[in-house]
Amino acid sequence: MAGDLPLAQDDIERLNAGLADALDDDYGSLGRQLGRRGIDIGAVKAKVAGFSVAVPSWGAGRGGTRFAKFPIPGEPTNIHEKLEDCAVIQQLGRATPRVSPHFPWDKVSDYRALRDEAAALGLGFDAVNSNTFQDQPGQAVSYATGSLSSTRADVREQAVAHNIECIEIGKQLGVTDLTVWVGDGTNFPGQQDLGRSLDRYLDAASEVYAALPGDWRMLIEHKMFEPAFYSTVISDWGSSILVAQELGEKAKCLVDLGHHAPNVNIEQIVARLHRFGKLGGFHFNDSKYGDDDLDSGSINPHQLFLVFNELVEAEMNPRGDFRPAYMIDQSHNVTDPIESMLSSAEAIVGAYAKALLVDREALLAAQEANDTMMAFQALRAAYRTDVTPILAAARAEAGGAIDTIAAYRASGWRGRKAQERRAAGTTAGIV
Ligand code: RM4
Ligand code: MN
Ligand code: MN
Repeated sequence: MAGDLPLAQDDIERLNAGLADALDDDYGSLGRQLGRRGIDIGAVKAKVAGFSVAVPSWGAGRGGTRFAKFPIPGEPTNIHEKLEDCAVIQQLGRATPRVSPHFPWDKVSDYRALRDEAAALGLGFDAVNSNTFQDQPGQAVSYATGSLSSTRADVREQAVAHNIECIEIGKQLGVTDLTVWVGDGTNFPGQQDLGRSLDRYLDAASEVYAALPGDWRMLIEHKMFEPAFYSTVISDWGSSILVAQELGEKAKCLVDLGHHAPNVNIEQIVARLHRFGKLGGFHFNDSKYGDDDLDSGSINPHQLFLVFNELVEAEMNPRGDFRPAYMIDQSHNVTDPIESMLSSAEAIVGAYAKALLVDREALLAAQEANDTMMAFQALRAAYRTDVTPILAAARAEAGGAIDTIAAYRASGWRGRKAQERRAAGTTAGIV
């Protein structure tokens, strides 16, 4: 049960009261429009209310590039402060009730206490992320040669042990997913044997897999390049699904929107992974060039909608236990991270809501009849519908803000925290 939420609930209600008439008007009008299309707006709102996406602990602070980082006064610098900010996002937006932690970045001495601390703020935890792409102070051996796929047995053992430690932490946090992304790869042709490096990865990953409790999943996240710029061991969804199939039932694939070659058809990858029961998780962000980690829906909202069209299709026709771990995975380099995550969560839930509006019978009939234009129109009609009143109504009914960013700004949260929190460092990098 939530204890003290970070913002005064009365202030949110007061701001909502000023916007309620306009929302009723817009919601009523949209309801009539959808009614003419045979869609019950209340049923869509109920699905929207049941949808959630996790936020990344590391996204709560300002991110940076490898060149620089420009912190803002009052940003969080430890997991406790990050949880507070995530609670603000959840209190206002009501779509992000879980936080995905990253270790060792979020290391504490008492994880039971951390779980209680989160619960008091109205939050739970989601997939635990391991980190074998950086060296940590005091670590026995370096990941300079890779981690799970390193040529060195002692490095592979250290990487396996770290992942198993993440599982142990996750158990205490009430989590049942381990997300494994490794930066392993090469910068020069010939640097490592492309086949043997995957063999080594598989051997090491199977030791991690063997340590998973019965109800856990191991989510394998692929990424085409960066930090390795010539070859990456788990570079694409093909490598990911082959590895997941070899490891076993509890291994699934995780798709991060920014981890593909430009213009790759990501919605088709979603459909393929689902076809084989291997779609385990999704990291939302947007990108223009590569793994840009920009705000969801800020560059290509249509792609986000098409991805959700496949996710809703998968939800309606599940294969095995379809329970995708949805998470925002972004780096907020030039905005207040709370505002970015509020805006991103709204874009994500909005794309989900639009995908729910697709007339699937009409779509299927047009596909069967090879009526290309009407098949496309089935998607178009859903995409061009403005679903903001549904989202705002669902939020307000759950206690959130009708206008999340306006309510956040009115709260003066960041200014208050600037008085209390120590300043963040300016070292370049993700955290
Ligand atoms: C990677 C990948 C992982 C995330 C790290 C910080 O590019 O997206 O999911 O944990 O960045
Ligand atoms: Mn990711
Ligand atoms: Mn990434």
